[in-house]
Amino acid sequence: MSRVATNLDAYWMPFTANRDFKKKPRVISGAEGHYYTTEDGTRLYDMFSGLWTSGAGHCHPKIVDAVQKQVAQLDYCMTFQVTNNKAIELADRVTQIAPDGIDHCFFTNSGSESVDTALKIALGYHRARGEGNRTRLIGRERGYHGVNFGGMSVGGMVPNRKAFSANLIPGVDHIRHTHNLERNAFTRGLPEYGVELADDLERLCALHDGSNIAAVIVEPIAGSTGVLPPPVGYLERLRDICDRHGILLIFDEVIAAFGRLGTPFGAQRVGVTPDIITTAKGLTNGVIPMGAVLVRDSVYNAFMQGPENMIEIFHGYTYSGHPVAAAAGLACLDLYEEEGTFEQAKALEQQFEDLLHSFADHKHVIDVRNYGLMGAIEMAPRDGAPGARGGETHKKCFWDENLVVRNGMDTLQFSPFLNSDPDEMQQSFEGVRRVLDSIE
Ligand code: PXG
Repeated sequence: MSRVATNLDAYWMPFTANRDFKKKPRVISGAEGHYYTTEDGTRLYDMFSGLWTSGAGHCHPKIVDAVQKQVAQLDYCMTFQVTNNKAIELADRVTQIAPDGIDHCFFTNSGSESVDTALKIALGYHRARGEGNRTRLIGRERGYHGVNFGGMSVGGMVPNRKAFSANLIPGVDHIRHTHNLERNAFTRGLPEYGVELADDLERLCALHDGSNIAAVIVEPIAGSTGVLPPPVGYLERLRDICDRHGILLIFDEVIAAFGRLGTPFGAQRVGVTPDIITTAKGLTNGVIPMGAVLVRDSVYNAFMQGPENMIEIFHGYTYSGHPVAAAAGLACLDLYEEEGTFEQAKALEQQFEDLLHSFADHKHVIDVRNYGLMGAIEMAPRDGAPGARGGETHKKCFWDENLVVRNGMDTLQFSPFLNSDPDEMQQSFEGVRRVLDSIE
């Protein structure tokens, strides 16, 4: 029975309390559609669709088929100096559904790599245009941009930075986050208050001089920190300030892209077009690791200068544009279109919002937030034990209700499948309620 696995000693788990986990491991051995299975045959409903990754459901037959065919036809080929047809096709297809003017695509293997790639592209862009003084990078408090040095430095989640504080990359600053429990708690969708927080970017432009700033990176809707939708008008104002100072705006859409907000890209839903978009996760439905950085023509063209025999950007990964990952990506784009996955996601939003907000009156709950198919229920921490209530909820959901629920400290995060079944969604939240009712 692999819900109680044997020797886990060798296995150092990421972002997990290893010692606590190993006392009673939660191990998955299979998946189909909206359910995981364990070795003893238990089925668990996945309320986080992987890790925001698997919006179309697990083991989707169209993706499985495409991957199986591709791995037997071309398992790998380098994409430095030669390339493969699947990478070419995927870049073309992804840019076709991207916001207007975003026409070029650089492949990576993860969100973290997409972010570090985007930051390097921003720096290279300004240098190529003779503005090499623009080296400063601006992130936002509570932002999550992965765990590599660049992304960690522009990120704003304190526990992720704390142990590495002296080694964060230099020349980074942060604007304030937008979370405001006093004014915005229990808002459905975008909060009304907080547009003026975008002006914090003006403050940093005044402090550092805007002419020294290369780029600002934000998640259009912050995910990992506990789902913080942007205040009404906030992203428009950030865009405006960036334009006035010649700063590139990067949207980190590792979560928001590929239907999570009911549109191909989050930018299209929020109605603001950045200069660079980072993606991963839904690009392949999580099946094969892959990320992509999408850029405006003007950014790409700035690099396409100088002798034509010279490499324009000294950057790339062994697995950039991996043919099997690209085949998975192409199958995803096909099925998103054929099955109307993004439209399905949009149609589920109201039910999802209502289900989440039905927790507003619960004694443990201090806020509920949602936008698109991203949602969070924030609970009050127990006295002297922050995170305990959230951790217990996760475990009880798993063992007592056969539900996989993600918690970040005392905030429960929900990432329903883009093609969720309304009855299953309803029943799963009933399970969460039973757990919240049962814990201290
Ligand atoms: N940017 C954003 C906006 C992300 O959400 C990354 C970058 C990094 O991606 P990789 O593929 O390198 O992990 C992410 C990842 C959570 C959670 O609990 C979210 C992520 C990772 C871990 C936990 O919401 N997103």
